[in-house]
Amino acid sequence: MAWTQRLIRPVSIAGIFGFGAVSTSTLKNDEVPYKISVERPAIKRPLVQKEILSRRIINEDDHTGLKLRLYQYQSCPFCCKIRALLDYYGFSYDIVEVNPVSKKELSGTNGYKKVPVLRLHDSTYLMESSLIMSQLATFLQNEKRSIEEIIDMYPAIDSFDENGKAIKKHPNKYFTMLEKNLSPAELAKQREEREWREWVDEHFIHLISPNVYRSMEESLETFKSFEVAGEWERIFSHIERIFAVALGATVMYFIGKRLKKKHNIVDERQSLHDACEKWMDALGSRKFMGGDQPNLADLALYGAMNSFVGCRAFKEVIAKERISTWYMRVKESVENSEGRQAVKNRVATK
Ligand SMILES: N[C@@H](CCC(=O)N[C@@H](CS)C(=O)NCC(=O)O)C(=O)O
Repeated sequence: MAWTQRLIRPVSIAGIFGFGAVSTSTLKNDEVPYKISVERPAIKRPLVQKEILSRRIINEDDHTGLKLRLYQYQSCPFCCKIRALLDYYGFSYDIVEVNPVSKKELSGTNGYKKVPVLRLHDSTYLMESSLIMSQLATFLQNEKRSIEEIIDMYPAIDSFDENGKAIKKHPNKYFTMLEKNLSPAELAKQREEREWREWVDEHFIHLISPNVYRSMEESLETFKSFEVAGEWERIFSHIERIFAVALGATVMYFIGKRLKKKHNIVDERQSLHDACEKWMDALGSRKFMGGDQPNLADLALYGAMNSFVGCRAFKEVIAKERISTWYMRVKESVENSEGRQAVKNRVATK
């Protein structure tokens, strides 16, 4: 999805915002009252580009003091993973759509130009979706540690990517750090969670582009669904939207074919089907991979699937499979912020 966003977002898109247009929605009221509101700031078009705040999610029970701001592309699977985690735990956070051409919103990240990036305390930037998920989960489970101490638990080592470019790697990015002794059964659960999180990143996400851009027709449909999901109507003019959909769909059709070859995918729908079956086999009779509650593997796969929820591939393959029951269960859990007690319990550490 990265390229799509990069190609289609016209450089001229920028905005200033006030909080004039605010829509407030209470997601759920139960015996423990809580309220999460979503603000959608009015977007104006200034001559000078500024960071556009596209949404502000406020949970009155979040006293962590983290001041989270997510820099993202709405339909990027890695970003969807982060939103799944933030919403499940009911963190308050702001969302900024990154301009894929200038990427000026990422000016504080020391040259890192991918999304998601999660800013905290106005000046610390967290990168790499799986690393961010581990860091936040570890933060919630270690009440006495500050987020800075948690970040230090994930050291980076210098490495090279497949093109020989120097990169930083975090060898323990799939680990949540619990400062207590775990039983063999708990250790086995943790290992399973890590392996499936890696499978989502290294296998499942690679299947998305070849599927959603499978034919020109599907590619166009996909872009139209992005138009809705990304609320482009609020940000782009009519002409810009037509241009974005037509150009993006054409380019991504060809890129989808290249990725299919790169990842040795023969039949993209069959591979997607097989992946869903494999997940359901691993799940067995459990509600979630995490048992009664979703764990980070559940949230990662759910997030990745959400990135193409409006597409034909999702409807055709996934909605018909066994996986739909599990998907709806996680959706409910995330949308009701069922993990919110962990955030409520976690106060700021000085
Ligand atoms: N390993 C990274 C991958 C992030 C990634 O590749 N993001 C894509 C968007 S889906 C991106 O920003 N690509 C660079 C670009 O669009 O220029 C993570 O898990 O966060």
